[in-house]
Formats: sequence, structure tokens, C-alpha cells
Amino acid sequence: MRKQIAAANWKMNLTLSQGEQLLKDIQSKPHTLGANQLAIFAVPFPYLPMAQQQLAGKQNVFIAAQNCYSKKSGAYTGEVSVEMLQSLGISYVVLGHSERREYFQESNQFLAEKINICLEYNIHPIFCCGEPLSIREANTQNAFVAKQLEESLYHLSAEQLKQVVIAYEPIWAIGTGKTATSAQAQEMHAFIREQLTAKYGAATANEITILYGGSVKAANAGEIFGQPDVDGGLVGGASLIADEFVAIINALK
Ligand code: G2H
Repeated sequence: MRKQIAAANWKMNLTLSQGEQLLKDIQSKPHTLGANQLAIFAVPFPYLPMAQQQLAGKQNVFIAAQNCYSKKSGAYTGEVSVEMLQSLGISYVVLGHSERREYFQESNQFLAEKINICLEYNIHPIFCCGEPLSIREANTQNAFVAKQLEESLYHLSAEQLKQVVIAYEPIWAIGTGKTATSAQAQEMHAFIREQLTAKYGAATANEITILYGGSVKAANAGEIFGQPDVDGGLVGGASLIADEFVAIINALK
């Protein structure tokens, strides 16, 4: 069975002490993670060691970075390498979030390089894709997302692809309070899985975890996660509230 994942994306929020308190609060509230269920916390770079310390020894709980650079090391002031993340024991990295694509001009090709280096260091990329509102309104979202997948992922072998988590995040639903309907989410997730099936075969495609992201909250997580091709969520705003995120973990199937 595919892994089901509740991934918190804190983005550029919280102070160190607020982040620490949030992790304590989450742990103090009743939640269970089954054998195929993971909770992942994508925290700002400076909080990675704190989060690791807070969650040390927790079964099926992982810490993620929100970005990394595409080069191994060198004169890239301000950047963070995958080797650095690996040396901290980090095992997941969010890549290609629409905010990085929009504000930092990250292209599909650049993301392919980042994916390659993550896999070289045995770090799982959480690869984000998704269309802006104009593309959705023109009803060309399938072609748009297919191109993102093709240009960033299709150079990978099936074994490499299995290390990747895909997160579909329609940009028009991010932080806007406007969620895609569960039917819209299912439709795109099924399309993504079809594309992966065409390229890699059904056995591989059925192993890939595909998360939905965009205004997921406790109130809608159950219905969205209940869709057959939705394997959990990448959660921004609601992951900053302990009760909300715990309920989202508990909504995993
Ligand atoms: C989408 C999501 C998390 P939010 O960016 O990646 O954020 O849940 O606030 O829409």
C-alpha cells in the first residue's frame, strides 16, 4: 500500500520558540500513525536541529527542509546543500513549491537538477506541481502539469521515481482559503497517476504517493484524503495550529 503522508509546510513562519512550542503541542494531542502513514514537518532551515531533537525517536515522523541548492558545495553564498541536510539526518526536501517557482524563478529544468542531487544523497524530494488560475480557467491544467512532470521527473529511472513524493498544489487554492473540490483533486491526481503509468507502468505509478496541497484544513482533510488517488496533504496555514494539524494527521487513510 502507498504511503499516506501529512506534511506540514511551515513556510517562513514562527520564531524558534514558537516552532518548538507547536511541536510540543502537537505531540501532546492524541494522534496515531499507522504503518503506512507518515507525518513530515518541513521547517525553516535554522529550525531543523530543533525539530529533530523535539521529534527524536518518534515512529514514522520525519523532518524536511523546504528547499536545497542544486550543487554539491562551493561558492554559493546563502545556499544550503543536500550534503549539509544529509549531515543533519534530514530525509525529505520540498522542491518546486509554487512560491519558489514564482518568487525565485525556479524552472522545471532547475528542479530536475535539484531532484538529481537529492537522490544522489538518498534524500526524498517532495516535488510540487500545479497550475495557476489562468491555466485552470483555460482548462489546460492537464497539459501544464504533464509538462512539469515531464521536464523535472521523466529522466529518472523507475527505482529513482519511487523515492519521490509528488504534491499537486493548484496555485489558485494556495493560502486563499479556496480549496479545490475533492472531485477536482481526484481528477488531477488520477491524471498524474495515468501519466506516470504511461511512462513507468502501473506497478510503479501505483507506488507513488501523491499529496494534495492548497488550503487543506481539519474540516476538509477527511473528504480530500478519502479520494482514491489522494495520498495525504501538504499543508501550509493549518499546519501552524496544533489542533488543526493533529486532526489532519488523524484524517489520513
Ligand atoms: C500550499 C499549502 C502548503 P496552504 O502552499 O504547501 O499552503 O495550506 O496554506 O494553502
